[in-house]
Amino acid sequence: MSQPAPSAPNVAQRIQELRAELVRHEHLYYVLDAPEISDAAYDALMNELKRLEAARPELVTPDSPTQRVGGKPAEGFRKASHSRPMLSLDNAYSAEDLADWDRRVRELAAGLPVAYMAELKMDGLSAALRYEPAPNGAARLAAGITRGDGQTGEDVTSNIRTIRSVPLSIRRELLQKLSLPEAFEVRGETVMSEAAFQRLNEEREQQGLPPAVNPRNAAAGTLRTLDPCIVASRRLDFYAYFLLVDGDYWPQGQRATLDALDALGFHVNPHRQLVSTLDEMTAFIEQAESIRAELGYEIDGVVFKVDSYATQQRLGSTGRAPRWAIAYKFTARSGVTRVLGITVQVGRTGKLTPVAELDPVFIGGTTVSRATLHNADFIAGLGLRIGDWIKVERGGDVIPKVVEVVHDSDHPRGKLSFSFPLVCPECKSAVVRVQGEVDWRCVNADCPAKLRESLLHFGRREVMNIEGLGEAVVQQLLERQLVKSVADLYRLNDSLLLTLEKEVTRPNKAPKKEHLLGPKARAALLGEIEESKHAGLARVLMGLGIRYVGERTAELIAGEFGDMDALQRAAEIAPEKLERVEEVGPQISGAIAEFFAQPANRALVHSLKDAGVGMTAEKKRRSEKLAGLTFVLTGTLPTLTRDEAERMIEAAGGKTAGSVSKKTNYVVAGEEAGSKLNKARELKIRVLNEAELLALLENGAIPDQA
Ligand code: 0OW
Repeated sequence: MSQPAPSAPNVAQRIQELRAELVRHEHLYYVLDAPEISDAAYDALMNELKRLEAARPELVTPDSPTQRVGGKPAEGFRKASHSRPMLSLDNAYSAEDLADWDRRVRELAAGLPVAYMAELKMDGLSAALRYEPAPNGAARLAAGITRGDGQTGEDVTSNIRTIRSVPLSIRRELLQKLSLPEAFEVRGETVMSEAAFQRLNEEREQQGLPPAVNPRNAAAGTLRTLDPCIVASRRLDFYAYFLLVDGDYWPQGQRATLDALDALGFHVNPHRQLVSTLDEMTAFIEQAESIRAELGYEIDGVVFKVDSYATQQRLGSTGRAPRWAIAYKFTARSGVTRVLGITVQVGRTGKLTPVAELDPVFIGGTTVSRATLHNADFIAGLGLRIGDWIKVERGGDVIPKVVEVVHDSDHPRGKLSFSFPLVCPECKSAVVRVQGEVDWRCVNADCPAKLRESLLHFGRREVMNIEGLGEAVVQQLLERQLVKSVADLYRLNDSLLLTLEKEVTRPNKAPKKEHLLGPKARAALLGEIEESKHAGLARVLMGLGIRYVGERTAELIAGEFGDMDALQRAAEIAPEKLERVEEVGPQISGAIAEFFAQPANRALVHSLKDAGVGMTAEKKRRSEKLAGLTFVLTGTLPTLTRDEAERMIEAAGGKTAGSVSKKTNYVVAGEEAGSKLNKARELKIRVLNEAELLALLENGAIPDQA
């Protein structure tokens, strides 16, 4: 219960006591779900603290529990770049996908320890929380940033502060116990519980608003709400799973990281386990599926991460996702509905894609009214007719999948079979189907659909990130012939954008023409186009729409060549050089060579360069730890085969030789080492055992050399 007002001198002390007590109860209630006092008692403590702080405003600190719900609503959210990219996850959809991934991990790990931390995959949105030193040696929450595109997110600190399970500060003794500095970053998933989601939709119904479709979208929308008071009322939660110290992962391994985050007072998902074999992984998945319904929050799968930090380092990441983690997605949810019609869309490569127009059906949180039918073969394969009933599945991600035609007494067959159009639905020119390919294509280079889709693709967030380049703007730019290629975007200015119009319909009056974009929207669009000049080579490559060159391939190629000229030269003179890029084979190198062989494409690249679009990338750094060193292996090593050891040395920039000479820097000797060992002794060459070699690979130095 609240105490009588203390005398002045120990108001400060009473404030400290109340804060510590409230933080403790917050942790019990929101993290451990084990409250010790009633809400009324908690509120009484909070009100007493508010009263005391109101009397002594100079004693208020940002990490006081009274400061969770900040002041006035934000104007907007500043962009903030991440200290280290927030990666995504590759997906596995079956046991064999998992087995393939496990095999690749063990291969690349080349003898380093491989055990996995299994975690539930929370269906929320990830965020980074930065903690900085506070005066009393504690660490204080300084910023909360959404993942965004992985490099740049939005600063939503005032909203993150309202999440009760996020500590506003962490006591010094806790940091010392974990030998953590006061500055570090915690990453995790912001989620909305099913109960909070239910409450939100009841509220929206009372306000006559449409319901939020699922907790993930509701959490995302809430985190981007400008008013922290509204955010606080929505009861978001935050589950931590990463710790970054000095911009690198905390090197104690994933299990230790989760335990440390738990000890620091973060909400860490308790359903986690260290597993080592595929059977244990499968068992964990089955267990997760069995408890999924009563968790109280949504999960869409399980995440497996290599536990050992050293092994994570060895495996590294592709442009998009780490090689040492995989998301196993649960089987999809499905529904049955009717195909009301089939329309044909023309893509940016001219590909004609049939799309089923469906009788809307609610599947796993969203209403599905269209689903792709891929190509003519897929339709034939299904034996699909217009009017048929079909089974549609929605995987963890949002693209609905047509699984099969359903026909039984309740679902009569459709009557109309579907045949592909003979001419492009957009420009009426002939469509062709290349021998051996499944797709029909419009071959008209000036087909407006190609340009429209190219512009939309170019503006996508993971491409050149021109948010304002949406359907309506693109449609108008085409209709007014303001752009004939993506390069023309860089010639746009305010007066040209002013000419874009929209038609506004009004009840019982003729529609009126209005400016499509207001001054702020025009300025924002021009700003995004200007900003896109610094997107970098990988994104420009994606923007060019070269077949098979997606996000990851673009990153790898950019990392290898460093700039467009080098890539173009290789494509024109020695396309086989392209295949030295990881994951680039004849199909992709052929597509790149073919792209640059077209004069129009070379002209496009030239125009983009003229417009000031930057086309460089920092060259991918190979590990240089053993650069310039020559090794000779002899005898049988305890865990590494000869081939594995050689590959590890070469991957770290070292060389291996068959015989010992004055040029040899190290001899790595195992059991029954032969004459090479004697020769090494003669030439006074340093001899290493396997453990010393691994240490050298890890830290670039041998322990007694360090
Ligand atoms: N959603 C999750 C989750 C998790 C990843 C992050 C980068 C490297 C591994 O519960 N438990 N663990 C990770 O670790 N990621 C998760 O979600 C990811 C983050 C970004 C996209 C997915 O939501």
